[in-house]
Amino acid sequence: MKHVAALLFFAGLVSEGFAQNPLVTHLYTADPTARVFDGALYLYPSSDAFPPPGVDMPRFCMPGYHIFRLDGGATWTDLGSALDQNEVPWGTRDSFAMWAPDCIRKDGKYYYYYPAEPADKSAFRRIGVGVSDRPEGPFSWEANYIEGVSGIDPGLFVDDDGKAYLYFGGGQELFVAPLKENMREIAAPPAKVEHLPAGYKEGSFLFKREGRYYFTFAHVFPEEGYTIGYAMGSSPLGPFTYQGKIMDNISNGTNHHSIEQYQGRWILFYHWWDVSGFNKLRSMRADYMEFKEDGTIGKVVPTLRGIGTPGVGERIEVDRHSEIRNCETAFVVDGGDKGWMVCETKPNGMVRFDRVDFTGAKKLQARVACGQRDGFFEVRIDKEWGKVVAKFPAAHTGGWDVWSTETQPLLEPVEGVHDLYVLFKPDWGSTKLVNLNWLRLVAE
Ligand code: FUB
Repeated sequence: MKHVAALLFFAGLVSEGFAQNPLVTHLYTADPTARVFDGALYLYPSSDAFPPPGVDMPRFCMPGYHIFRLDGGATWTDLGSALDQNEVPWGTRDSFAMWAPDCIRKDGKYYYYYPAEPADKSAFRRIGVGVSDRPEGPFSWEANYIEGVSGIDPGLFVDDDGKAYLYFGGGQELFVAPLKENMREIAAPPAKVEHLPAGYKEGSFLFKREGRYYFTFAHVFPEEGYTIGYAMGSSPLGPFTYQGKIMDNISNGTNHHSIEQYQGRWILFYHWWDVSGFNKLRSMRADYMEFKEDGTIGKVVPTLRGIGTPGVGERIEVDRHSEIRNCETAFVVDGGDKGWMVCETKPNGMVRFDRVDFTGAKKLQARVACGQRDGFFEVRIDKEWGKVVAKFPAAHTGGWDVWSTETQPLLEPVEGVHDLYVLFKPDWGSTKLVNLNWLRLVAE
């Protein structure tokens, strides 16, 4: 078997996502490492797939890696396959063992680190590296794994003095090794990261903010399961002091994260399997993260809305709402763009969607399906009783699964970023008004 792509779970979707949670839906993705290079936000996740027929796979089935970039305010572009399991020079064929990767820049080159099962069976996982002139590759893969390192979940850090460190491991202990200038060899034997709390740990990720080093990791509590925890220190090698959890357990499955600052805001990237319903088919997500005055981290609660600021031409997936009232969300059953919709839009129904960039917009489009109902829905900004910027009469599209893109002019010019409120006003006595798949601002 040459290449096994992670399964399309919404067949027919284009290979991009819309920055609400989950971030993409055409592949199952996990273990997202986020990096900002020259102002652009990249994601380096692993991918989950269904095991091929006849293959017994009690663990994850992970065939390889894709790279993603955030384009515009809210569109994740799939830049394609970075590495397939059968392209690993030193790896076992068809092992489906391509666990959490990372990518980092040093001296203008991009180094991609990944764990795989070695063909020489010398360890459960070894860590390999490839180098490229560009963040999206193609990478030139080293012929052998990094000598002296065995374990999972490479997490890289390059300090302000140019020194690079490789963190890795899964178990009661996590490890760190300084890297040589060539980024392909360790400069000293791996050392245990000291003073971490007891319990299973993996997913090491270190970042620096205002002179402090934050060593973050997935941490399993016997009664709770996977959490994301962190410790703080004054050097990349520690010692670190455990501070608590960044994210509580969200389900009976793994969690694995990274943390990055993008356009002035800190973001926690992580994964969940709420979409597939199966904890081996995960989807990457992101939510904003805040620091307290003393430098500690406020706990992040998973949202549907996630991050990103859709602008002109980008879909506003209102079903990934910030708040909802007297409406529901559901999968689009048929005939529309696959994904979710706002439905059961009852009298006094409202859905709020934070942070939409109106700059350059002249009109608003709405993707709707409507049975025989009368009434209208209106879009307001900033607050529920804020300025009405567009009004859509309900029109019979042919049925609740017959979709139509309706366009209305903006009632007055709007500039900048605003929270958006959609208010549903079915005529007196009607039980619901429309199914709403998405909105989109357009320039013409
Ligand atoms: O995705 C496979 C493994 O599960 C990762 O390497 C761990 O961090 C956990 O997320």
